[in-house]
Amino acid sequence: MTEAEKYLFDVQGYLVIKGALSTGELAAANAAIDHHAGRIQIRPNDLAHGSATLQGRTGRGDLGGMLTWEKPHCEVYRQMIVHPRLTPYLEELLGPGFRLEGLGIITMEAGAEGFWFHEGGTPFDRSRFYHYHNGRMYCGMTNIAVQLTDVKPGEGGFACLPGSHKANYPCPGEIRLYEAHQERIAQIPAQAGDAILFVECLMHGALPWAGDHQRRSVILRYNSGVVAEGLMGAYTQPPFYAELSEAQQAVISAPRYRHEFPKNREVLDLLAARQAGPSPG
Ligand SMILES: O=C(O)CCC(=O)C(=O)O
Repeated sequence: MTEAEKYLFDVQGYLVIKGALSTGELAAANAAIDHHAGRIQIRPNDLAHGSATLQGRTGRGDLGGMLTWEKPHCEVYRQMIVHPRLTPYLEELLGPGFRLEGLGIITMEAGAEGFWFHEGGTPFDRSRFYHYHNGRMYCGMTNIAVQLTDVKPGEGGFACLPGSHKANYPCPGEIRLYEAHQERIAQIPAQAGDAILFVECLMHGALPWAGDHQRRSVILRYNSGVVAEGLMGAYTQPPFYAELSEAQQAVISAPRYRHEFPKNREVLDLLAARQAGPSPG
């Protein structure tokens, strides 16, 4: 993560990673959706939460299960969970050993409703936070939304209130419903293959879809390796686990603690210095 990217992420709570997917990966991801289009579930038209400005003619579409799809269609999604263009950002924000909490595809047809603006830093949530300490950023749940189709200015889709991950006051309901101060909400244009990295505690949602083409966004949700929001009972490996690379297995493994920094470095340095004895002269 470059110094400019760190600055922008710290200030805004999100970042657009240009060209995260190669042309081949983008084509494969879209072909896999085309193949499974019959499984897209159109949601009840209720994500606007009654907002006059977010309502639409239809619900958005949800599609899941990509890691279990038959080959070759699962492959590009398995690669996406530990993608070389994306992992450096996750390691910076979540530390080594970060975990995937879940993934899904959002689709929107022209006229699909928006999603009310949720999260936003207040009240403080132990698994969804943003914190700066000892010269670096620490995040709770952190998401990557890989865009599989273009999103032009004014077309709608993912939107957020930049900086709201650091909010201290509760967000007024009219702002969450996009009925007041709309000019402060940023719709994020992107090209197919770009990825929007954002910390979950950024207040975010979606504007109704005004594009002529289908919106497609793959949302990947991560957290630090010690956190599991959804684990109930014992962790069991999914049936396709053995087919994954070591790095892919690691990201969907049970939560566990890892030393992120050398433990007791100061004491070890002191002991080493004593062992070396007094310096000659
Ligand atoms: O990209 C979108 O449609 C909004 C996604 C969202 O709000 C969420 O994943 O929590």
